[in-house]
Amino acid sequence: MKGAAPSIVRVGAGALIAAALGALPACGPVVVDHTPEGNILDADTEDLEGGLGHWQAWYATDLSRSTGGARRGRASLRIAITASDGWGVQLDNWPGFGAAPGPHRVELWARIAAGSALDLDTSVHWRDDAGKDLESRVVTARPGGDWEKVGSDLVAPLGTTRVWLEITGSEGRAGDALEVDEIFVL
Ligand SMILES: [Ca+2]
Repeated sequence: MKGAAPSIVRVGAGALIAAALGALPACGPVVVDHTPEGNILDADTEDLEGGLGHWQAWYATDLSRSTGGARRGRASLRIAITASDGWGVQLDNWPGFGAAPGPHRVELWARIAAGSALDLDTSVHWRDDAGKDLESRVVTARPGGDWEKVGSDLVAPLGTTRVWLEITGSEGRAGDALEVDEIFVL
């Protein structure tokens, strides 16, 4: 019996190591779910899986759902730029989603789907029910061809009851396209 225990321990450790090594290739975002909970945005506006959600073209853009290599799930928001001198998309539910004063976090993932790296500004507007802007902040990024996380901690001022998002850029031309997915206001 004295000699048996170490042997069992060794076998157990070896099995654990083997299991860990075997699990490594699949141990990315597929297995470990880091999706934040408590999104103020609705499901489709967040993940584009069932439709465009509340996203709409604003200027110099065509919007569609891309099902080629979404950041998560099957679909992402494809922003096709149709003209030079700037582009924009925004929500269609003015004055926005219900939101409370205090600390929040804004996150999204973005990549360039056609063309080269472009500037991407996410404007976060904290509003009251009348649609008055109480404060706005711009979260800037410059995504390339790989999915890149954009995020910032923000504080909604007193009186905030709504949050509104705009995504804009000053670069690009017809034929360029970006994709956005996993959009959160927490
Ligand atoms: Ca998605």
